[in-house]
Amino acid sequence: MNLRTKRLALALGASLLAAPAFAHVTLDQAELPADSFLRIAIRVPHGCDGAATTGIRVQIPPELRGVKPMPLAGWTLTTVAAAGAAAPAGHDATAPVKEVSWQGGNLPDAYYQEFILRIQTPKEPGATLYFGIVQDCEGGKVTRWIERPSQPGERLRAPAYPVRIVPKP
Ligand SMILES: [Cu+2]
Repeated sequence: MNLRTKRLALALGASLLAAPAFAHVTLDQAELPADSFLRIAIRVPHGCDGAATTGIRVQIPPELRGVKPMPLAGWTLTTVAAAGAAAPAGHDATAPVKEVSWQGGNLPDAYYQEFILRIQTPKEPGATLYFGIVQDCEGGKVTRWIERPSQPGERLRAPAYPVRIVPKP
């Protein structure tokens, strides 16, 4: 194999390793501006090994505020407040939320759905926040998308979704 081909093979290998896993349960944005109120979507492109999705539980990074989930017909929506967090007063104020759950629905493996959240990002840019997502499926199957890389570029079976907080434009 000549040098040029070797370099090409290495570059290809590296890009496969670094590419985020699009075919998993992910968010629709990998970067979010700081100090902003935003809509984000949890994207569910398949079930658990072919079984239909019956529930989505999202572990909310503690750095986020203003979390308000969007109800979805056919799914029971619940939130779990962060421990000890007081409900702030004032316009559009919400108590910090540590988990949001849509349950009791049925999303066949062949179909796609999005679960929507309104959030408020941290005032300062720089952090990488991880969204852990638990996917409940028919037949008691569960996929926990909660793994975090121990080093950059590490390939994970069920990664938590990383979101970088970038400077507000
Ligand atoms: Cu996948």
